[in-house]
Amino acid sequence: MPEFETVRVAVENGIGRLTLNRPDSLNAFSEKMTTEIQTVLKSFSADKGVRCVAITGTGRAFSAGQDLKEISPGRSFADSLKRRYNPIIRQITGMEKPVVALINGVAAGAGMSLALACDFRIMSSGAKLIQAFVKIGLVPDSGSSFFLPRMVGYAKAFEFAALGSEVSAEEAMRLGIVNRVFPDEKFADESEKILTHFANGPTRAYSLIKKALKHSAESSLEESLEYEAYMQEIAGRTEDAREATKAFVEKRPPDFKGK
Ligand code: T3D
Repeated sequence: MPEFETVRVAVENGIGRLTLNRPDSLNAFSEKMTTEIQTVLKSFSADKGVRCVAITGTGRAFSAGQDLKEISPGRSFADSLKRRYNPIIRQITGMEKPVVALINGVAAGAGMSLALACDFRIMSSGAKLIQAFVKIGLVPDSGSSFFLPRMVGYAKAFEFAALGSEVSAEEAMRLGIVNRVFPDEKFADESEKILTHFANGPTRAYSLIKKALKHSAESSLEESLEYEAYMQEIAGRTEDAREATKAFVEKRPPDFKGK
């Protein structure tokens, strides 16, 4: 793995860790950072030793979204999204392993979008989510307009997007935007347990779960039933499924290898 300027990267115990590392600007996405994120996610995707990906931020923020100091007059917003952000969102949703957002602090604009694209969100009790786009006259991007109404319904999605209001961890949990909230002092330890669980789980089943749930968004019940049968045929033939069935009969915990 090459050296990076704007992110920190580590792979240990099956967990690929990507830490956004521009704390002075609340981990705002610079051009360099989005390039580096793409490189890291590509590497995690190809690395069989990575069975779970964790994305978090250094300091008091997850990410404050696009670096506003890098927006120059005349620059194309569409080009920036298509070239920099959209590939990241596709990399996360297409990653054949769980991607967990550890929302350690504020996640605003595209920082919130990136968190919404992940499969599992763990939020620190003091953190907040902000659809900050509207405050600078922009609209939700990087997947927010897709993910948010599916998570919370049109009314709340419109409220958050149009008012740019802060969503507390408590409200995010109540609305089902995040999966877990932990007090700030327990955030690291409790998150670690969840990452370890995913890193030791049936990786191929996780990947097929992602595919099936994504597929359902655009399918009828009939199509979903067919697709489930197809996915299950693949899952049922994995080493992990065989091992888990055997473990059940032998009354012991399964030893998943991610195969
Ligand atoms: O073309 C395209 O690429 C389009 C893509 C758009 C995607 C987007 O993400 S648009 C939305 C961009 N993000 C925002 O509008 C959020 C801007 N930031 C804030 O509203 C606030 O900073 C926060 C609510 C996130 C946090 O507020 P607070 O009071 O805790 O911190 P602060 O004092 O505002 O910020 C601390 C420092 O971070 C400060 O730097 P300084 O003055 O100490 O040197 C501030 O300038 C810097 N900072 C915060 N956000 C950004 C940033 N620097 C650059 N870009 C930022 N987005």
